[in-house]
Amino acid sequence: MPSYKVIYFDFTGRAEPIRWLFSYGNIPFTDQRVSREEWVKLKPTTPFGQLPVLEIDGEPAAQSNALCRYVANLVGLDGKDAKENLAINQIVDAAEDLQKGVIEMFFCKDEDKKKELKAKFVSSSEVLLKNFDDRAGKNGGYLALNRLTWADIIVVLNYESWVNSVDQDVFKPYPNLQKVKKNVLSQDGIRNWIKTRPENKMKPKYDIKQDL
Ligand SMILES: N[C@@H](CCC(=O)N[C@@H](CS)C(=O)NCC(=O)O)C(=O)O
Repeated sequence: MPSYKVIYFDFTGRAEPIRWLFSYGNIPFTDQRVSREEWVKLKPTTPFGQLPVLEIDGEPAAQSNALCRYVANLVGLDGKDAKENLAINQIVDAAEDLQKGVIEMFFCKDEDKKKELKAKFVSSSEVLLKNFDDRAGKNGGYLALNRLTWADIIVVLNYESWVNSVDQDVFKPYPNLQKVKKNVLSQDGIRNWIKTRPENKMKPKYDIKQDL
């Protein structure tokens, strides 16, 4: 088996889905977390000047979604053909649209603008989560294809930051999304990763560990 090294900063962010996917498949990987000082030196050596980077036998690759697709393929959580991958990718991209709002809110320093962004997030999350809930209702508690895919992992992982952004359980009104969450959190490799992962330095109020 090749050796895998996930290089990122010391928090969950864009590396966490890659860590969950490796953990799901019980594939060993080195979880290298770099400080801001180390990053200054490392940046010019990375493929796109950003993290995460995944080293495969020492060969660096980047772009988190491409890396997730690669690892999902290794662990059997991608689609088996183009049509199945389309079903998965559209969920991932829709979730990312919502996640962009969270990131914008996180970095916003102006309190009024932050409130505005929060209201925008709440209204778009209601529309999207209802849509996701309907899909999960038709797919036996999964977002696509009637089985666990990396789309479920992305959405459940983002759930943690969505809850923290609005300080409420955003899946509460959606019984099928609660099933998706249960299905993801019942995977041994993922449970084990969440139980043993390094403490989140951002110290969010809600940590998905509480729901294991
Ligand atoms: N499209 C890239 C975005 C990567 C990205 O924005 N990385 C940030 C951390 S989340 C980063 O490396 N920031 C430090 C920098 O740009 O110097 C991906 O999905 O991997």
